[in-house]
This record gives sequence, structure tokens and C-alpha cells, in this order.
Amino acid sequence: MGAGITGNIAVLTGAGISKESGLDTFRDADGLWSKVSLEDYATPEGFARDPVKVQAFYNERRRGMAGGNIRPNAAHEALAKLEAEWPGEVVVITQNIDDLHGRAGTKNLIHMHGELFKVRCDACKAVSERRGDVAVDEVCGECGAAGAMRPHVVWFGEMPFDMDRIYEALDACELFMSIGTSGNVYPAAGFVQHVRFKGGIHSVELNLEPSEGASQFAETVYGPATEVVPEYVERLLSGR
Ligand code: BJW
Repeated sequence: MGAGITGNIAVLTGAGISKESGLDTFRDADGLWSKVSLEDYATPEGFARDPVKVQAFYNERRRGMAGGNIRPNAAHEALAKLEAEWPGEVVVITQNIDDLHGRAGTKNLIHMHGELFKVRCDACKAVSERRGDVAVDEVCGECGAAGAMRPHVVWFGEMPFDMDRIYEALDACELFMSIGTSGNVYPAAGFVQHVRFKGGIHSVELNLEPSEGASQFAETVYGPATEVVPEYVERLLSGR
């Protein structure tokens, strides 16, 4: 149980927290990787082979998210409430590229796998906001390079963002919560081991089912995120 915890909290989230908002996970039976190949759509090599196909995939996901039907759910809202009311620091480290934590009100937020609503120029590395489609031959507004724009996301083989800040937050926390992630993808999958080895940090997994790393957590709670996350947050805030 989280009772007795008063210090900082580090929260890792994955696709499962956004599932009940209407977004696909990756590795569930109906997940994205059951529909498209991750080698083709989530690697720099796949992008180099067929940029038209990969840009179209991200354009479609961007349009879906911008459409107005995808909203933060009770789990995103509970984490924003935790940050607002908790006496210590709460940092949310999300693997998700959606904007649902931010829209729910989370401010101390790290998008370790990037953001769907941002694009990056591979030539000058400038990052810019983007709600609409990216054209394959688009010219960068910063440096003028043509055809160098890409989604500002982290593909396999690329370094996730803000790793120094993430390990600082993990080292400084008293509670590590992992929510809605299957524990298949590193380095995020290794965070629970990191806090275990450090010692003195309570860890809890909140997921629909046991993840790959479930046995490494001190506590596990299984159920839909919209139920288990608000309940767990209320317990923390009431000190139970
Ligand atoms: C619910 C729910 C509900 C459902 N309520 N729960 C061999 C060994 C070890 C590592 C490697 C290796 N070979 C290569 C690597 C490294 C590689 C890796 O991990 N590969 C593995 C496949 C083995 N990793 C990388 O390349 C990363 N970079 C890297 O390692 O750099 C070097 C480095 C070294 C040291 C330190 C730092 C860096 C980059 C990984 C990039 C991942 N990119 C993607 C795509 C992002 C863009 C996009 O979205 O299109 O990120 S892949 C995809 O997987 C996405 C996700 O963020 C990520 C994780 O998925 P997630 O969130 O866990 O989703 P699912 O679907 O797997 O799970 C959902 C869970 O929710 C399930 O458990 C459900 O049960 C649950 N759920 N409904 C609660 N309602």
C-alpha cells in the first residue's frame, strides 16, 4: 500500500492509460502492431525506406487525435489532481505521444517518446507544433531544407528524450507508479529495476493485466485505468 508516503512521486505511463479514451495500445490483440509492422512504421530504417507511407500513418493518427473525439479520461485527470494536491513533487513520465496528460492538467510532464503534435526537421533539428498533415516534400520554415520533416517521435534504435531528467526524478522519488504499460520496451521497462536497486522506493504497477516486469513491483493492482488509478490516487491523497 502507498500509506505513509509523503515524498516525491514518479509516474510512468503507457498506452493502456489512453485506451479508454479511444486510442489503440500497441501490443494488445487489437493493438497497432497487430495492424501494421513496427519495423516499417516505428524505425528510422522503415521511414527511410518509405517516407510517404510512414508520414501518412502519422498524419492519420494526428488527424484522429485532432478530431475532437479523443478526450482525457478519469485516469489522466486523477494524475493531474495528484500533482495539484500532493505536498511533494509529482512527475509524469509518459511513453505516449498523445496530448491527454497535458489536456487533463498535468504540468510536470516528460514525453519520453515524443509528441504527435510536433514535427522535427532532420536537417536543422528545429521542433515545431503541428496539428495538420506533414507533406513528404515539405520545406522547413527554419532552414529551408526540403523533404527533411519527420514526426517528433522516438522510433526503435533512437534515444528517448530527457533521460537525464527522468533518472533524476526516479532517484528522487519515494513512490514509483507504472500505469498501462506492457513492460516490453526499454529503457522505460527498466525503470522498475532501477528504483528497486536504488532501495527505499515503493513501486506499484497499475495495469489491466500483469506486465512483463510485474514480479519486480512491490505492489500490483489490476483493472481498467479509469477505475484503479483514481482509486489509488484517492488512497494516496487521504493517506490510507
Ligand atoms: C490497460 C488498459 C486499460 C490496456 N487500463 N491498462 C534487446 C533487449 C533489450 C532492449 C533492446 C533489445 N533490442 C533493442 C532494444 C532497445 C529497444 C527495445 O526496447 N526493444 C524491445 C522491443 C526489446 N528500445 C529502443 O530502441 C528505445 N531506445 C533505446 O533503447 O535507446 C538506447 C538507450 C539505452 C539506454 C538508455 C537510454 C536509451 C526506443 C524505443 C522507442 C519506442 N517507440 C514506440 C513508438 C513511438 C511513436 C508512436 O507512438 O508511433 O513507443 S514503440 C511503442 O511501444 C511506443 C510506446 O510508447 C512503447 C511502449 O508501449 P506501451 O505503452 O507499453 O504499450 P503496449 O501496447 O505494449 O502495452 C499496453 C499495456 O496497457 C498492456 O499491458 C495492456 O494490458 C494495458 N492496458 N488497456 C489499464 N484500459
